[in-house]
Amino acid sequence: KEPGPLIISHNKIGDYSEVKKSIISVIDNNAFDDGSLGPVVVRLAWHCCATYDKDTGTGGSNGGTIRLPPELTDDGNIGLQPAMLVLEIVKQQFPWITYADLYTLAGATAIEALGGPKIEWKSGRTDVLDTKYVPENGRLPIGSKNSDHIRNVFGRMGFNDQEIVCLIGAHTLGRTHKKYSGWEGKWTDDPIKFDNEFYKVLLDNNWEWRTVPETGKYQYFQQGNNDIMMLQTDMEMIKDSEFHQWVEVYAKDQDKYFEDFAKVFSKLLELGVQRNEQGIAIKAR
Ligand code: CCH
Repeated sequence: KEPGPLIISHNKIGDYSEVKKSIISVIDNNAFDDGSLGPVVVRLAWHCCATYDKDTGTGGSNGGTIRLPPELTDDGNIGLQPAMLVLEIVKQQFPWITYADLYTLAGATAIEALGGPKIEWKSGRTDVLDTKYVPENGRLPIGSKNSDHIRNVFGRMGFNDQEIVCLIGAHTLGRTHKKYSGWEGKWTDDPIKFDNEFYKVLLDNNWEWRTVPETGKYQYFQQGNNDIMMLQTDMEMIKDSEFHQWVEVYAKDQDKYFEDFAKVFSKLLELGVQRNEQGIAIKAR
């Protein structure tokens, strides 16, 4: 019989509301970027889940595999260290929570704390140490690609066009960093507020395709502005007519956006997480 996964940490039921309070206190950091680590924490949660492959059942947040190479050193994960380091403070305080649960709970908590909808989150993910469960590099979306790439990557996770547009609206938060991705700027004027601004900014502006000085990487700049930007993949949300119709819907109706985002982000956090009767999700693939 094949040995089971090497599990280093099981969840026991603890007080998650205390963990959430601690997450909120560590992400509130005036010295960081625009005054909060929330956006990078949201990105960490997303990348934990975004490796999921529905056909093989591999990847996803369960296992906490983002801590381990080669996933840890995937090009797409550059820039997540500030989030992982600050959440280490929470882990020290609540050693019973697994990294897989902590990182996903932190993403949900950050969205709420930055003014977004309440995200349903369930515990029970385990952490593994066996590198055979770590997905290979190259599963994350790449910002310089077109709509085929976006549909391939998100389709592999099991998301449809509407869900894709809804999820990418999270770029209302945070920034790109020259030192990490080679792109530079923010998507909206207030990058630490979760709202439907991403869609409005996309629709309401003229865009210039030019390079970021110093890195030479191409991105869309808001005309006459060096601060507000869009990636190629963001711009596909209005270039592609199927995506475009959802951009219109979400730009007009923030309540609908919040309702749909809460659903799709919870779905993201659950990808590949199957729990037994005790509520524990053992990493099997
Ligand atoms: Fe993203 N994202 N993302 N993204 N992302 C980046 C930053 C953030 C892509 C590329 C990038 C989602 C989808 C996509 C956030 C959340 C989500 C950066 C900048 C790149 C590049 C990295 C840097 O330089 O620091 C691409 C490509 C796609 C899809 O095609 C989805 C979905 C979500 C969440 C639901 C957040 C938040 C940030 C800001 C992080 C920060 O450091 O401020």
